[in-house]
Amino acid sequence: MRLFLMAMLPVAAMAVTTTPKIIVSSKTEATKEQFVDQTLVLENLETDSTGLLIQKLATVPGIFVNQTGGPAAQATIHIRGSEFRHVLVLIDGVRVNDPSTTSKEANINALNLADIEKVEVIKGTQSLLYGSDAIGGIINIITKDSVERNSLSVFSGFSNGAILSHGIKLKDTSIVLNYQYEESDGISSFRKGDEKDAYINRNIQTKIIHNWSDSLTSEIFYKGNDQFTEFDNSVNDEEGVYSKNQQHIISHKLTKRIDDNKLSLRTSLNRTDRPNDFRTSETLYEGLEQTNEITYLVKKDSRTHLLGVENINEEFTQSGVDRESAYLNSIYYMYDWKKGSYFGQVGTRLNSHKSFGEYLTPGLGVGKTITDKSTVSINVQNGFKSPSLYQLYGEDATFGKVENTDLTPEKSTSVDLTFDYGAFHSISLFYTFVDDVIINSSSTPDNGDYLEISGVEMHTGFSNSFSKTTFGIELIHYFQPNNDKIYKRPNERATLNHLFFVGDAGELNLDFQYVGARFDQNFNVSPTEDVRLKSYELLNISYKHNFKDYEIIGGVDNLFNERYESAFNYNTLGQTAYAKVKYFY
Ligand SMILES: [Ca+2]
Ligand SMILES: [Ca+2]
Repeated sequence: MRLFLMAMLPVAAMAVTTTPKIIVSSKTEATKEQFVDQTLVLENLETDSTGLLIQKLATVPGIFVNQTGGPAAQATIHIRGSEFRHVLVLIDGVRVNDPSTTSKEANINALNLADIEKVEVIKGTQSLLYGSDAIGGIINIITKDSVERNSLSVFSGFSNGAILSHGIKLKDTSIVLNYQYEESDGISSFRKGDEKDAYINRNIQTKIIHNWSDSLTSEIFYKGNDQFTEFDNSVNDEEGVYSKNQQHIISHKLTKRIDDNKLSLRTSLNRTDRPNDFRTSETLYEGLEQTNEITYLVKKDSRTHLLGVENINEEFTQSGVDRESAYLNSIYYMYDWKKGSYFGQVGTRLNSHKSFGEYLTPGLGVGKTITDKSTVSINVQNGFKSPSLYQLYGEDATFGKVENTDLTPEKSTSVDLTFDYGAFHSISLFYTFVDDVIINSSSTPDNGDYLEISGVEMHTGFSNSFSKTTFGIELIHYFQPNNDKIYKRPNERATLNHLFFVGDAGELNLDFQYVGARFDQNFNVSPTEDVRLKSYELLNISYKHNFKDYEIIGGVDNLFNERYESAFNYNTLGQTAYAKVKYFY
């Protein structure tokens, strides 16, 4: 749920830390304590055998990651059992879901760790504030506004690479520059293969904050990502087959403060080129999304009014397919309040799509502080997702994908109820109904009947002066009326994180997860057969030590060398040791 609070914070693999000032989402300025949404904040992400964010997200309670191969292989991400396409990914509030992908999902396998201050995960439908695509929840990656200490990190493990982080401070201007390079020989994506599938990931990122006056600020953000990844199919090794992912995100946000109120104007551009070489054919996919947004935030005592207007323009083309476009305009209002022991958010959003017309996505969340340690909250939201331009117009001769302009948006209602006690304990019951759910099981996607996802997520833990332990469990049930199986997501998952403080400067981190059995499809037989993938357990261990001018991290991912399957016939990473040194200059 969404309510939230300190309760879940300590969960997770990444030494999650909590401060009461954490601001939930870039729009509301609500703090966690008054936000009726289950929010998880992840920090200290660099303990991992690669420089990729995806490996870290895979260990987080409530999030499940599926990959067709090693750490840089194509990945899907699911929040509380959601469809992967229902997860909206933002960087500093800028939408990075890619209009050139099959379902307008984000290319999460290409996201790296350079410059990340923290990651906020908001579980459950967020269409009131974020419109289309946010049915399952949000992953908001927040980058650093300034660099306290310049650093150069080098790392070696599954991949080898370096991260440079450099800050410049002038009188009215702060500049952050980041560069990351990473390469790996990889493992074979095909499970029984011996041809390794390599990857190279290059990334440059910069953020410039300039204060024109005491009340007027510009924030310019640029991220350029260039990833090269070799891959296989699920039948055999394929040599020299690769995909490239070249993404550019640029955004300018102008903020004017008027007393306690804030007016923001943001314009951003997100463009991706994805050249794919399938050996027999080369295909270029291109996606473009341009967003303009105005928000006005009025604060009065413990009440906040947020009014927003948003215009999103997207384009898609692939080799041999005409350039197609769509727009989505919306206007929304949210009221955020606190009265006595009650608090909450209420509002609505009117979305107007070029081809699909109007959709209203209201939301209502109410919380109550029961004692100074416990709160209870309930949240109800409607959401929707427009079909992607690829689903509508894309073509793929190999799989028999043809255009289907009869597709209609998926509409959702989600409800969650959360009880929190103290800093560690919480229980959430959640339910999501997705009407006209898009089914991808045939070559050309089509609207199905509906999908229900219900479940419970529980967390508990304890801490003392030398350690912190958190335990989480998720039980999820899926239902589709024609009894189609739900693939690639477990019904049960458990996570355990144990952090030991070693003196003032050391941290030993144990991170365990159990993933229950899942179904997948075997496409190598006709007709397609369902296969059941076995449950697995993963243990990652790492140690971090701070010295005056540098920091060292060493660890082993998959300590038990568990040989598990994420997707049928695809390989996963075995026991992998790594080391990182971060030098401050
Ligand atoms: Ca291979
Ligand atoms: Ca290959």
